[in-house]
Amino acid sequence: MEKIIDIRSDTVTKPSPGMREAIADAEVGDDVFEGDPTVQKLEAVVAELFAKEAALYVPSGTMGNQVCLKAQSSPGDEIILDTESHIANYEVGAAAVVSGLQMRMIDCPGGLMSPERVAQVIRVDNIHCPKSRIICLENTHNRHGGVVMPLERMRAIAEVARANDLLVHLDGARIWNASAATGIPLADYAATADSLQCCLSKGLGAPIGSMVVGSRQFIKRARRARKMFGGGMRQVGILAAAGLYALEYNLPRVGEDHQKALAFAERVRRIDGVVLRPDPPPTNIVVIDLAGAGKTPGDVLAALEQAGVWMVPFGATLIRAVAHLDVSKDEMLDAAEVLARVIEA
Ligand code: TLP
Repeated sequence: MEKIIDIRSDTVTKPSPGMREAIADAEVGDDVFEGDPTVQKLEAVVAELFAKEAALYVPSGTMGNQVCLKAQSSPGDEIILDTESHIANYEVGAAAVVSGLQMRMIDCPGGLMSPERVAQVIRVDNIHCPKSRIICLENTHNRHGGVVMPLERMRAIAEVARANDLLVHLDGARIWNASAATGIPLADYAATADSLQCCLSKGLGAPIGSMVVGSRQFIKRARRARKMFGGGMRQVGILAAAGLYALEYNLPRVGEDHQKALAFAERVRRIDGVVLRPDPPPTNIVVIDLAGAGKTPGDVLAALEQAGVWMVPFGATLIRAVAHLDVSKDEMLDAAEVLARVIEA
């Protein structure tokens, strides 16, 4: 069987030989007792990278987001977030279920939340109303095609938050990509947020793991929330070692994935009736709108799969491809050719 080109997500990467060696050599201890030296090193490295006081290792981005929300809210509070955000769309309603939060979703055209709109939906102090508590940002933005939210915009939203006694949470699952695309240090993005989660298992090629970052006080509460969610892990230094390896060797090369996505987009945009959203792709995510091509995502994805190319559905007329560590530029170009063949058939 010919090689499969799997561009469903940047989560599909497999640990490299070097990463596996780091895993094998990791020093470990019981992390619930805060006795795992490799986890502690990873947490220290990440806290420093984001210029925050402390960090916490969690199994997934979803748990990262949910731990941050739980640690900073009370049931009945309201969080303000983009209708297209990951927290609103892909976390199985966890904010409502596990933290009792009401989600106030606002439309954010182009993935750019407007500080004015946020200010409009903050609740007044009234016995009838939920308390507006956290504004959730996402950078880069998954459902908006990997768009980078400009730092100035984040700062403006943070100002609205502070003026109204709200907190800012940043879903920075792909904050690496934002930083690689703009050259803005991770710490500058982090400075706009009270809590942040970022994924080692996306552009960085680790098999698992996300980091929650913030003040020491906040991380103490987050550690408790993680335990409540069943995310307290024991000799987990074997996985933290993969995270440390990913930061050292794979973080510096994240921008290469943007080049691969651009090369792919170059070919895909010439397919009749196809539109990229947005065009050009700003980072490593390419969202392809098939509406004008007269094909459904289901049909196109099935034909692609037959030809050994894997992408995912992303809406009524949309499919998504994501460039990552384990796919080459030539494979991305091959995938684009196959897509052209499938659509123009
Ligand atoms: N996103 C996955 C799917 O869940 C859609 C993907 O393939 O892109 N925040 C953002 C912005 C994300 O894109 C994701 C994962 C998460 C959080 C959750 O991370 P995990 O999958 O580790 O729970």
